[in-house]
Amino acid sequence: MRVKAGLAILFCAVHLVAAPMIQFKIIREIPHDRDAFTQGLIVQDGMIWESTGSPGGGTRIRQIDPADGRVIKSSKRNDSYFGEGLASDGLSLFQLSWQNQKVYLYRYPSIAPVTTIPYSGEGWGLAIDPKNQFWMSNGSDTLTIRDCCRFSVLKRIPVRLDGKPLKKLNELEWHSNALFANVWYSDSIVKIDPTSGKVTAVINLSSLRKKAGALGDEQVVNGIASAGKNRLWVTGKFWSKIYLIELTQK
Ligand SMILES: [Ca+2]
Repeated sequence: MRVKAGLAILFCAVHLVAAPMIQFKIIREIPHDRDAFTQGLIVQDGMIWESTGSPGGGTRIRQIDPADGRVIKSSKRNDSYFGEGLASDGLSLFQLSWQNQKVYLYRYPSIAPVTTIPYSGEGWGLAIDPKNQFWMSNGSDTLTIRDCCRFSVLKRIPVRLDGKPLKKLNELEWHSNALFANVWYSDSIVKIDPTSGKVTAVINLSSLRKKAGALGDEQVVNGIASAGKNRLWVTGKFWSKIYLIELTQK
């Protein structure tokens, strides 16, 4: 998933306007490590947790203080696999790998790796819902719901925007009874009805990307963490900031 996109950004920006837009306002911004190739972002017990993959600072798990952006702890760089999406059930942190076909478990709240669980295919984004079911993306237009304990497949949900398959679904987040997703090489977050797979709204974050000084093709938004009612922490690959935004209009 590191191939250069060329005109793909323009294509996605045009494609994703085929749904109602959600507006937002910035509540706060905190520093973000510009070496962090962000692949997953969550809030657990009031702290921000981030998964990164190579290149830049490599595959890591970080704990970040939402008050000031300080990195409280970070796992050692591990380049034996390419870290991807992140989720937590409160007992463990689950970090996907891009092509190693394993989810890596860390004993929460430490960041000591403990075990792995195999799965088939690529891993991109990961989220957990209130039923403790995982939602996983793999770069296609289809999300996979997985059992929390064994990571076995429970169901597959095709995602459609304006009736057409929406491919390259990436980082995920469960928020306000819906699934929010980044789309690789896009500056947008899509809101997905988890029952039908239909995209019901789009948030355009291109203005934040510019503010964060993220100019390269790959430096797109790719971090969503629920921060309570109507609020999300968002960032992107190699961005200089993490932003707390409030969704102001459906
Ligand atoms: Ca997330």
